[in-house]
Amino acid sequence: MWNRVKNNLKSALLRTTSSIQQGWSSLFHAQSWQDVDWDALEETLLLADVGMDATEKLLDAVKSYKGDMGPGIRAHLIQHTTTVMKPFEGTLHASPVVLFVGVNGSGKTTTLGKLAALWGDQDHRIHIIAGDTFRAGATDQLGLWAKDFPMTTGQGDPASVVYKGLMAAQERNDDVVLIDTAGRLPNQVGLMDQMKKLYSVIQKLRPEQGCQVVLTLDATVGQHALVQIENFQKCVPVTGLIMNKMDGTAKGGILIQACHRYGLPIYGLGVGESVSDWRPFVASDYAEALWSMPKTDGDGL
Ligand SMILES: Nc1nc2c(ncn2[C@@H]2O[C@H](COP(=O)(O)OP(=O)(O)OP(=O)(O)O)[C@@H](O)[C@H]2O)c(=O)[nH]1
Ligand SMILES: [Mg+2]
Repeated sequence: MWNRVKNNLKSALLRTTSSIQQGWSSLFHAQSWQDVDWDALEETLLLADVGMDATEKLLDAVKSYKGDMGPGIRAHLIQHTTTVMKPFEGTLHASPVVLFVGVNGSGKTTTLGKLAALWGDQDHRIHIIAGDTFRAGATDQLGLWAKDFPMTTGQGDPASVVYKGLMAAQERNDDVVLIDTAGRLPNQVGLMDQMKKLYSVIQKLRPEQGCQVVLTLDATVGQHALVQIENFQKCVPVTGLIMNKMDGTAKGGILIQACHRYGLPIYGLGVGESVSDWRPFVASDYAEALWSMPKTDGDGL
């Protein structure tokens, strides 16, 4: 089972990997250090959203490598990236309250749906709150994911929907409450304030249980993810990150930067739109997938 998950993650990241292949091929195929095109390598890492600081550190790691050329360098890089990312391996447990926040289209609703299915299968009593009262059609979209679970809906102020939902969940003894919210941009002050208010309702009603505040990110937005983390964190205490759309051509390198700048754990990755496309974040798999060269002989990774 785990091997299948790992292989899926690898294939999901293959397209990401192909874009960074160019610079790396100069490294992996070099017969000597003189053959390495350092500028191409640096550019490729920057294009992969790894960021200036992390790029410099990775290049230092390559330069400090004393072993064989070729595959040995790749193994060294995988190990180095794993070590760098290991402290940020987070686990999102089925918790009493999980709040999903993020910009428009970053995958809040989809992620909520995937986790509801996963935790529902583990016999948790799931309760879903449709806290996106802003976008027309949001509740219907959520309803498709929530078919098997009770869902509290409402119109107008999302804080009052959250209040109603938390009370309903308590009455029903539902042990995991998942709260969807509207997409918002950091510069939409009114919407950001609305999110603060919604969070304060959770704090008031469930002060002792803690709340997991999950910020979903879209891997395709590259560097913008950093601005999103910074601004959402100012409004609500984000407890961890989920990066979606890692199955596309996006460069997952932004995670290296994001973790080091903000010290937040990564709970998992979204590698597709269906219920089975959730992957817990495992640093070694991420590193291996990131630095895997696509095979041309069809024998896979
Ligand atoms: N390829 C891919 N698509 C994804 C992934 N996660 C979400 N999507 C798609 O991205 C689009 C937006 O996802 P939503 O879950 O609606 O995002 P949201 O954050 O709830 O969006 P708003 O409610 O509008 O703010 C949908 O078409 C999803 O199917 C992923 O991991 N991979
Ligand atoms: Mg949504």
